[in-house]
Amino acid sequence: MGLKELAVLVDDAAMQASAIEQLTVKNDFSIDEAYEIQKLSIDKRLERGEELIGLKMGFTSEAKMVQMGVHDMIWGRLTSTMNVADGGSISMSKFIHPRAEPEVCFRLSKDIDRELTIDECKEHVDGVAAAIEVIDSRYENFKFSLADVIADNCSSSALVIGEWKPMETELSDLRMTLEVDGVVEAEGSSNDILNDPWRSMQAATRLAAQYGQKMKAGMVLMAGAATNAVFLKTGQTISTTVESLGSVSFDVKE
Ligand code: OOG
Ligand code: MG
Repeated sequence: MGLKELAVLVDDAAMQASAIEQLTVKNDFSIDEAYEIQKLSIDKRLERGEELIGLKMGFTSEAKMVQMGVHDMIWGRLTSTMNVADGGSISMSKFIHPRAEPEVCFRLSKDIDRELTIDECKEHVDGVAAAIEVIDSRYENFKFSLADVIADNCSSSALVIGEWKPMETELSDLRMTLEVDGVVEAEGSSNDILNDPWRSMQAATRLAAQYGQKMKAGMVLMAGAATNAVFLKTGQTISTTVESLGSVSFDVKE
C-alpha cells in the first residue's frame, strides 16, 4: 500500500473509532515514511476544516517507554477538534480504548523554525499549564511498533489544558498526579519528563525543524506524560494536579 492509502486507514480508524491491525504487519515503511503518513492523515483533518493548534512530544519519560515497550522520542500534531475545555467532557463513543496521562503544556509566543537552546525556548513561551492528554491508539489492543505509533499521530486524540501560569514558573521537581474520581492513580515528577520539561520543548524544536513543521505563535506544545497512562471508563472524572501549576479535569460521558 502507498503512504496515502495508509494515511486513509489511520484517519478512518480515528474517525470511526474502530481499531485496525498494526500497519507494519503487512506494510514495510521507515520512520521518515511513518512521519509522512502522519502528515498526510493530518492533512485530511485540515481539509475537513480542523486547525493545527500545536504539537505533542511522546515517550519523554521512562514510565511511558516501559509501559508501551517503545524506546524513542516521538512527536505528533494536535488539532482543534482534540481540544477539550478544562472541566468539560469527552464522549466514550468517539474513542476506541482511551487512556489519560498527566502532562505539562507550553504556549508559544513566537514562531519557531529551527532548533532552539533551552534559554531560547524560554524566550518563545508565554505560558505554562498543567494538562491531560487522552491517547487512543487506533491499533488493536493498544499495541504498536515505533513506526506504527508515529503513523497513527502518536495516539493523539484529546487534550485538556488547565489555567495558564507565567512562563517563569519553576518547572523542576514538581509533583504530578493523575486522579480518577479524586483518587490518585498515577504519580510522578516533572523531572520524569527528560529530567526537565524544557528539554522536551527543545527536542520538539529540533524534530519540528528536521521534519519541516513550523511552530507558530499561539500554538501549544504538550511535553509528554510523566507517568504511565490510565484506561478510562464511562462516568469517571479525570484530573491532573501539577504542583505550582494547579489542577485540570474532564468527565468521561457515554
Ligand atoms: C503514544 C503516545 C505517547 C506520551 O506522552 O508519552 C505520549 C502512546 O503511548 O500511545 O503521548
Ligand atoms: Mg502524551
